[in-house]
Amino acid sequence: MGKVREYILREIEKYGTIHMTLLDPDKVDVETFVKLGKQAENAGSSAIMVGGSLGVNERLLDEYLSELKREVSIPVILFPGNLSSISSKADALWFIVVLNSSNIYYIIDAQMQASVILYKSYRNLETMPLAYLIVGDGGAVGFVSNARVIPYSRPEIIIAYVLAARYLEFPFLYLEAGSGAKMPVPPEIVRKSREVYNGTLIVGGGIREPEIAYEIARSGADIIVTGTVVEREPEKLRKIVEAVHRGGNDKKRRNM
Ligand code: 1GP
Repeated sequence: MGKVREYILREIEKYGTIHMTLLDPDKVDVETFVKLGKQAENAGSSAIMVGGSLGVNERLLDEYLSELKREVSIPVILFPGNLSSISSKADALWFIVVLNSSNIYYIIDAQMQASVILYKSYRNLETMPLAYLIVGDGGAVGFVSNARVIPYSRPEIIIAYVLAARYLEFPFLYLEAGSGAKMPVPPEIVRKSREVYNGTLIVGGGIREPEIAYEIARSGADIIVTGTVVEREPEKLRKIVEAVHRGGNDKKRRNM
């Protein structure tokens, strides 16, 4: 097991649920990017995820990540939106399969192409297999990855995919409501997913309030990701991270 994955599991052991901060290098200049990363670390976020947008390339990532790595010590994990979002300056990369894409490219062909690039040029970059399930609003990522986004009114279909991630033994599963989603993944769906999936459960999309973060953590999420709130109201982050840890602690106690 790679170092970053070990670190993530240790952090979850410690807090019950941890927080990760998603930053988009395409939306901000390099100074702001580094400033937000430092704020995230100071607020108690466990890692920084970098990705998302359509306009990211390796040159930009190399520049932004070199600067960021000088200032923060928590791991920096790539969350690639396409094949050009790889950089040797990161500590790890989520190796994503979009479970509910209707386009085979996002299920295996992008991964096939990325694998050759990773093997030839980034052999030291840690990769972590991630099953990605896009639900609710779905946002831009649902559109871009041709996902058949599953509405919350169909929890049985969401859970059927969660079960598929279980039997495929994906170590990480991300329930994604889409960046900026009006409605984050309902705690009830998180709870049902937790019941059937034993890997590390990640939840993100539309989480902007500490109370919501608390409920999602308490319902069984292991990692909560926020992006938009960090860009718009960075002063709120500390409260969100505290709520995530509190929810994680209650989750641990309930399972005892
Ligand atoms: C998107 O789940 C993440 O991939 C974060 O979403 O920007 O709504 O926090 P927000």
